[in-house]
Amino acid sequence: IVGGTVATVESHPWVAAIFWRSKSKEKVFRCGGSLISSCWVLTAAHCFPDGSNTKERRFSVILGKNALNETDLTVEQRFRVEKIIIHEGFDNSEGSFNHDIALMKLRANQGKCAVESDSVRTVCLPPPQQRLQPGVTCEIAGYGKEKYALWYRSQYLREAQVNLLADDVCRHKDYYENMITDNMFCAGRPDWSQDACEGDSGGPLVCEVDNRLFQFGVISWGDGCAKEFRPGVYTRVTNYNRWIDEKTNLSITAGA
Ligand code: 4AZ
Repeated sequence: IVGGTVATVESHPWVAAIFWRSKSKEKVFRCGGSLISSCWVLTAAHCFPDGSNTKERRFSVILGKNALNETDLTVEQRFRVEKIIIHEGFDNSEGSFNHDIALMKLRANQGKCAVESDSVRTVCLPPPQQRLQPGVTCEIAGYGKEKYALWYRSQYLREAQVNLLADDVCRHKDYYENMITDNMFCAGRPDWSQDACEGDSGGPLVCEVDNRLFQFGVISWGDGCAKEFRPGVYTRVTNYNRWIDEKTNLSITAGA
């Protein structure tokens, strides 16, 4: 996160930290994610670069984490991963990042996955037809870089605010032109001071509707971070209610 502030996981209790075990058994932070039900985490497809060869056993998910390299077992909940589902339409071969969405099923411990606490709780998904006006302020959170040029990530969870951009603005030739599909939207600060950055991807963009927070975006990509005319690009979660329902057998569709 660029231009944001340190946040507590209690104010973003659905944030998940996804780790990957390297060949040398080192646990490497990979991506952010969000807890959408007790056993399911939503994240970005590009977090799994080798596509269908992704090995579940190499991944772990930690909920309730404030600092990446400090462990607080009194609040953290750790899980192995039972299943990784990458969107069938995700194709990064041309670097397009269309359908940049994936699900991880947590492996239950003694019949339970995530247990609700002050630091761990699920985020709501918006109903499929819910649209927000350009300009609406939403918040992002993650453990990613504080500046694009740095080589290291933030040690602490951070948060920032970004405003939704109209699609025609983001598709303007001064912005991203034809790179923005209907499955994406853009968000940024009018003064370009706050943005997601490398390491934040997979994490949630949440917006308030009628005094409730909903996850409208998955942090996906961008050209650099907090750069003029280069807003952050997010996966449009409302295009995937059916897909998420189908894969998880949850019922998160409006009216259900
Ligand atoms: C990344 O590499 C990334 N400024 C995520 C978000 C943005 C840029 C890069 C948006 O994960």
